[in-house]
Amino acid sequence: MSDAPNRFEGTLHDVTDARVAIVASRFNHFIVDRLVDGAFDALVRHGVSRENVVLAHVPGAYELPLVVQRMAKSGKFDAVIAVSAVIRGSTPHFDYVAGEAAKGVAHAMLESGVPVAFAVLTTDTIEQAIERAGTKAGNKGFEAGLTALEMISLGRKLSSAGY
Ligand code: INI
Repeated sequence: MSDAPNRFEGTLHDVTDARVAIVASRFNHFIVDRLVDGAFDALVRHGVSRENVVLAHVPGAYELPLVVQRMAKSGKFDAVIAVSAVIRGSTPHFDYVAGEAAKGVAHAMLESGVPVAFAVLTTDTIEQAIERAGTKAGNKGFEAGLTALEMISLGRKLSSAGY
């Protein structure tokens, strides 16, 4: 399959003109700030200009979908990155907050047609969140930055081919 003649795959280095919105929650900001740093780092290391990255803050993960949708539908961005941390130990309504954030962000992506990378940590403990925010399990914000670039690149290739 890897030698299929009509095969499309995004790359990371051919979208240096990308315009990206990062929407991040303030809740658990000591974790979220590290994820935002990671997302920025991924974009800038692959040639995206800082001026082409816009950062908007929302109170919590539950508020992500509205602003993600707004940025995605503005026509001003090639991709959006949603960033937050929902930690089970901090809330009895973990499942509602995490579930609505995931559902709403996916809906915004499909409705707008603009790729949205999902850097929303859902963990049982603060320790697990820290591990995913730049310590031993990497940085999920950085990974989301790469995902945004790959999806922009793939979208452009598919468009060029008429899909
Ligand atoms: N928001 C988060 O982003 N992470 C959480 O862990 C969290 N907890 O624990 O409750 C959280 N709650 C706030 C929620 O996202 C809304 O901002 C709030 O319910 C007001 O609408």
